[in-house]
Amino acid sequence: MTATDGDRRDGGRADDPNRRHWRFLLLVVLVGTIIVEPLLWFVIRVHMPPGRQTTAAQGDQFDATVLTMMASPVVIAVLAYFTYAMVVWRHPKGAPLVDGPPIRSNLKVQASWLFMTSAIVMGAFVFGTYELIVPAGAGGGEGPSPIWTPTSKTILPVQVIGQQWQWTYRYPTYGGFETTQLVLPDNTWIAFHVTSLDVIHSFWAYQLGVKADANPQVDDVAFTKTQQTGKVTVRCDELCGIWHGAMYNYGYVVSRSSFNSWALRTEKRQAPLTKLLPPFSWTYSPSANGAGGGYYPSSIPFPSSESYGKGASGPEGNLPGVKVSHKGLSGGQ
Ligand SMILES: [Cu+2]
Repeated sequence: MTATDGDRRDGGRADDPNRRHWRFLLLVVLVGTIIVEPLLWFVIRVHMPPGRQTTAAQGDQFDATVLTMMASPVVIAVLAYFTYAMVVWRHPKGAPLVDGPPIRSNLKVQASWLFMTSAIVMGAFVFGTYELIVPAGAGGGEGPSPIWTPTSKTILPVQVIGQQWQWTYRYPTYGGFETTQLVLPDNTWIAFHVTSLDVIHSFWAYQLGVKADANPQVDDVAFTKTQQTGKVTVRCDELCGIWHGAMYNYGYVVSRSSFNSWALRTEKRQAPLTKLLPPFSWTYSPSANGAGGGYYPSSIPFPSSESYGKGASGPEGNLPGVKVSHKGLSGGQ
């Protein structure tokens, strides 16, 4: 408080001005909290990012709302105090400048400060940990050995492959074809199997509320259940080289029947190209996919002394007339 409020250490009397100030501020915070909390829960919650396209997204929305509700009394208290200080304790124009009394320890203030901040931090810690481990908890990305699996009998596996600098998707239950567009059926449990062919990427499907690291030689699993049709944005969320910022594409959640006809159609159309891909597997060795300037399929080391300068008998000459890199399939060459 300020000099004009007198010595706060002799507080306790009913007519102490400090008491009046505290009581008023407490009332403002209480009333503000009572107004703001239901607004957050009943009005703002459904507009919280990332929406409700999947169970994971809805979980994120719930978490964001609860954390905002925990933070709002603190924000209201800070704003109320600043406003009150600026209005009520403003230095009167023309009045002489006097220093306030020295503020020494105040057990009540210190103890309640420590108690309240500890309670808030511990609350956030317990809530965050619980939300991480419960089924369909925060953000998907259950890791290579998930601590829980959905109980549904129909789980669609979709493999997500990151490479510098694009995303591709393989559908093992549809002949293992590969596309650059993520298409998912609505109202279905999805098991994303996220991996990388080169460096570390991160699969971030914003509207799905799913984020999972894409590590080479790792099959990172993320479960979620779709519950709304719509567009999906996929971005790389791990700095992975010069074109990291351009590493994004779009997908859709569509009705089950449209998904099925799309998948069957694509499986058929891609069949000649799917044959040239490495057989479906949960992880791929980079060299098998033509990384580093090699070719697929190829059994000869490149470069090798024999293959250089021999024209037709070079690495290209040993291929059955097609030069396809892992990336090439989706790119059309
Ligand atoms: Cu990346």
